[in-house]
Amino acid sequence: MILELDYIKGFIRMATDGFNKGWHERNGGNLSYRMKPEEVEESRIYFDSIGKWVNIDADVPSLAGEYFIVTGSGKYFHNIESNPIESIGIIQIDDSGRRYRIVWGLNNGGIPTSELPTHLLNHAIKKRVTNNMHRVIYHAHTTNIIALTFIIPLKDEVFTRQLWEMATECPVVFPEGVGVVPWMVPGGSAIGIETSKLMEKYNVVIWAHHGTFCSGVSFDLAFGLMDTVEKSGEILVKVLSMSNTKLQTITEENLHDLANAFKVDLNVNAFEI
Ligand code: 2HA
Ligand code: ZN
Repeated sequence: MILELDYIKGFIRMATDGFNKGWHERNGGNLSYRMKPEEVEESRIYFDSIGKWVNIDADVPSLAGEYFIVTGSGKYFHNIESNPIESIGIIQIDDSGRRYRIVWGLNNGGIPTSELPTHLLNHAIKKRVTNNMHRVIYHAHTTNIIALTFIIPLKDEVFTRQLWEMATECPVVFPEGVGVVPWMVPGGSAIGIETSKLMEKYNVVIWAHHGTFCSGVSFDLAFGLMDTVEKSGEILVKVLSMSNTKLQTITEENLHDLANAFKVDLNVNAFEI
């Protein structure tokens, strides 16, 4: 059974965990995983629903021939665990990097997530800048981060500094900071291109008034990053709700001490706000 393979179990567990966090109302959010060659090999015998080649609406030549497991367009994260074969699927990218076809899942006429261009453009960038390490791209409708995009200036360095300040682990977990895309129409290559430009330097990109994208090596790391950023956002919402002045905070000096203790390079732009 393909559903017993570890990477599919990990994918489904992550999606269910995200649903349980409250980040996936209705069909909100999407998830994709770039399969390892050995995972493709062990799955091939289950590839039973080979579809037609379909245009991606983005050019990703560096992903030619790769396979991804993805959530389906219009599908609910809530249903992934109980009905995986209709909610998720495996796609293959063609030799030009311009088209995909479904090879397993998305039964009964499903198609990949509406954010497929953003996912694949992010995978292409991350494959290059992480030397083939990053495999997971995750989009969630993170309540607190969305709320903050209405009151915090939509600047990478401002969001980064505010989120770092809210919990001591944050500068260590995302030392490179977070990127912010202003409000744009979702579901196409334009927002995908803007997001992937930011993914060159960040593992977290916030979409104003919409949600968050995270990238990671594994399901645990991508989910853990989303969880850490959103929790920091939750603390910031609570602090701002109590008062508009902080009596004390994690200072610039504290941040430098953390960077030294944990041997991380903090994004210097977040000190110039
Ligand atoms: O409906 O989250 O961004 C899925 C989405 C679109
Ligand atoms: Zn969304």
